[in-house]
Amino acid sequence: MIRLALALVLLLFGALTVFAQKVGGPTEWSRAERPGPNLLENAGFEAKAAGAAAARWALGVAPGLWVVDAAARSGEASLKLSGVDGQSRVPTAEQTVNLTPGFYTLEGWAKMAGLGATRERTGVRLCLDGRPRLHWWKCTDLARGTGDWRLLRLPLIAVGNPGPYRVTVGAYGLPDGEVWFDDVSLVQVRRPVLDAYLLYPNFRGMLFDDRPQTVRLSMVVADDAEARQTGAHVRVSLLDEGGAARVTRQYEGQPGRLVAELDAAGLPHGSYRLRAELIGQGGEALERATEYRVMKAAAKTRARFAAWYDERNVTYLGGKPAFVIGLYNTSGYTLSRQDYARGRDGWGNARIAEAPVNMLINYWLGAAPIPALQAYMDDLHDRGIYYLQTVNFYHADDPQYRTIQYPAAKDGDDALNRWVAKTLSAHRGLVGFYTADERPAEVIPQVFRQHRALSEAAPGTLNYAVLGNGWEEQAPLWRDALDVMGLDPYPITKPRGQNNLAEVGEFTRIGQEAVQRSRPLWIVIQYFPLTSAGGWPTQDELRVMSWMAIIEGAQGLFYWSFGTKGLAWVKDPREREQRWHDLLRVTKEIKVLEPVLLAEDAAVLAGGAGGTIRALGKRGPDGVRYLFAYNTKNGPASATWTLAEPARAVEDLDGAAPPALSDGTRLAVEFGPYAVKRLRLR
Ligand SMILES: [Ca+2]
Repeated sequence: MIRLALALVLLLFGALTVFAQKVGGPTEWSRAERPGPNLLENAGFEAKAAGAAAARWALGVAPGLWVVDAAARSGEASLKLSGVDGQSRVPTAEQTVNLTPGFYTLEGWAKMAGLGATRERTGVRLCLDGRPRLHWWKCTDLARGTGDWRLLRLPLIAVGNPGPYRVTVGAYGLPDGEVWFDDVSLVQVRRPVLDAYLLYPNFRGMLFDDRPQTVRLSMVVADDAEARQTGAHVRVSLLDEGGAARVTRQYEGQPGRLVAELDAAGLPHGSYRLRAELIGQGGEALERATEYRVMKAAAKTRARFAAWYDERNVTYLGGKPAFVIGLYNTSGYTLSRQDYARGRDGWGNARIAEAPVNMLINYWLGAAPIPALQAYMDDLHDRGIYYLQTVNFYHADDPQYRTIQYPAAKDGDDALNRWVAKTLSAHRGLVGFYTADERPAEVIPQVFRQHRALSEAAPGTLNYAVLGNGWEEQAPLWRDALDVMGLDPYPITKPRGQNNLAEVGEFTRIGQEAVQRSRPLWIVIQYFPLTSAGGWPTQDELRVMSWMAIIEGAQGLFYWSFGTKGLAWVKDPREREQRWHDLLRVTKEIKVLEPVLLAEDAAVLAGGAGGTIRALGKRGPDGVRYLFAYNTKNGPASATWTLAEPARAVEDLDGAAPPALSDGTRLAVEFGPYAVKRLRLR
């Protein structure tokens, strides 16, 4: 009897453990770590040089304004700058460093006296500057005013292009007052010695028993001298929650990338920890990578999920596979479905539903009353549109946090996120949360914590975060802080013919590399005038940008925006109708091909597209082959392709004359600048 009771207690305990862990995924935030040495010389300004204020530092346009001063933060010297307001050019002190691709943190200390006191948009800052070699530079925020030593810092700057860069310390604008600099540093922030990323199960670590059962872990063993170990090997194990290894595999520990594959087919349902370790010659664990929790679960677990995605990154909405066509909107809230349907001036949900939109973000409703959101989701869901709630300001240190009236906000941001996730996910029209929008890497740890809280409280949802505005190259650092990554290239800023439309493809590739093609990407497409010189995208540009993202593997597109800055700001009713018609046309063309886009990629071409052309091959459910391709260059291009299998006929889906087909296998295709071709082969 006692034994039975104990067994029941253990069973209950086991059930509770599983219950508490509704989803898997990374068990902790894996920050980039292992800062390298300071790459700057005389970083504390202690060394003097003959005829110069400070050794190693070049003092630019006005060397006389710089002096080594005894008011030091460290040692006995700092570098003082004053008298800038009388100048015509902005003075900087700089050093040149040669960098390899990677992430770098730039920081330095400044002490100020009346700096920029009478000149508002002036101050001092530190920059990493690729000019004139590259049109690229990154700077800390500006500092001005009066105060003791404070840190200026820009962490985790992504450097993609190897070569010389200037580190500059100095003024922005021409501030009055005085400033002292000390202890400047630029260090490379390297990944851990053993870096691991879960490729599959790709959706929140959920290993559903009707899907593939091979757990795949991508790893990189660092190749720098500090990391080098002779005779080491990598051990990867799935451990049960009691700590016993249930499946183990070993790999050689040489530097470089490897993918571990563990067969979990024989494991019972439950929670497992996926552990990767670098093991030394004596059997000791030298390094342990970030662990992931893998939850093996029955397929029926998904029955109540609003959304999830499969091993090919296809999103399921309400249980059905879908190519995501999303729209950003902004509006007020109401308790009336009719008001949502009609919208302001007739531009509400009823108009939106003319397009094959299946997902929507309303950027202004992040703190709306719950009943108003429920009415909104009622109306959207009846139109086949799933809703992503904006929670990108649900952090206690965000200035907007205090505008949130939900009672749970008083208990802190973690409680708030769990409460909102639980409350809103009770509605079948809630697909998930919009968690970040063009933010720098500093915020990743808090977005990661929020992602975990939302995921645990609402297991069958998706968290979507969008990177851009100069931060997109930090994408690899975000890979575990979200479910779906977005990037928002907005290439149309100049008159026609001068815009790099292929930026959409480039951003998509940045995203694909960041998540190693193991998570969905939903790319944000420019549907607004960013500058007056560029204006609105034309219908053809909308089509080209959308298909560039699709050809690079995006499985969703979001258009910014139906609301503010976008369609809602078009004053002329006829122009507004025309712009909306453009988006309807482009999204309907995509929707018609949804079954093809959801199918597996197919090797339609023997060999690649070649040259400047990028291509995506598909075989539709009816066996018909499709080729989608675009020209990455702003000039004409031609390609001659060999088909993997012969075709009888080629059709251009956009109504153009089809390319010449010879011998049934050779296809000669002409592309205009940045042109997209959509071909069907029979
Ligand atoms: Ca010093």
